[in-house]
Amino acid sequence: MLAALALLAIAGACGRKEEEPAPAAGGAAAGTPFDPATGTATVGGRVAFEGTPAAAAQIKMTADPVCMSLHKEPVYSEQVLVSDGKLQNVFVYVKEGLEKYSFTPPAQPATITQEGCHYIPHVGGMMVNQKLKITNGDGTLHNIHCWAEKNKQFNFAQPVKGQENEQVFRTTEVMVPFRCDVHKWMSCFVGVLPHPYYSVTGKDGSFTLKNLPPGDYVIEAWHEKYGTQTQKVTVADKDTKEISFTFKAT
Ligand SMILES: [Cu+2]
Repeated sequence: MLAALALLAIAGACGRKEEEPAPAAGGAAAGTPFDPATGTATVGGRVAFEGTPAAAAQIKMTADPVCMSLHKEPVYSEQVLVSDGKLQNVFVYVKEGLEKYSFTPPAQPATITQEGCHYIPHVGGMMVNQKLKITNGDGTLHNIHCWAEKNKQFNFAQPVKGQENEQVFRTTEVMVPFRCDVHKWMSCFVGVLPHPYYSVTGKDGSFTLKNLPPGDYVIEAWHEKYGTQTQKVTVADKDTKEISFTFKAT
């Protein structure tokens, strides 16, 4: 049974590449449309961290007095955030198992806001063909430089507070890095998926992937410093399965 499913999955993956050269929807648009509102399975869990994480580096904003003036307290790197043995800012998503479906991107845009000379969120997710709204919330010049590898890169300035620009990604990419060319400490990551099943761990390390169709899934957890881990999970309708990931200090 599992072997048959695996063969089907492989056949699906190969067919996708050969039969659908168009980049639209990351190669998943040919599947059966699935409305997440009708999905009843859930995969949730936590991302733990073992060992002592390196102390977060303090960010020095001396290069821009406007950025400096926006912070009264010291500001630290968000690269590794561990509290009570739980790892924050881990992007957890369905890597495999949804190939036979297609999903409509939400009308609501995903957002990246630059505030206090930081990107908010530091790690986020969105769908292929969903709009990404990028806003400058600061009274200083930011230059958004997108370092995508599978999607088109872009690089533009936002000199004015309140300025908004929209971008769209046409294919799946985990993760797309963004950096600011003016403020070297500014970086963030966005996972672009052909489906809406992703979650970013908060302070408690928890994640939830709700409204899944039943199926066999490969779930991947991505962290910008500690890399990726995957796990397999099978859910039936109305199932809730718990899985956990553990990253270790290097
Ligand atoms: Cu900037």
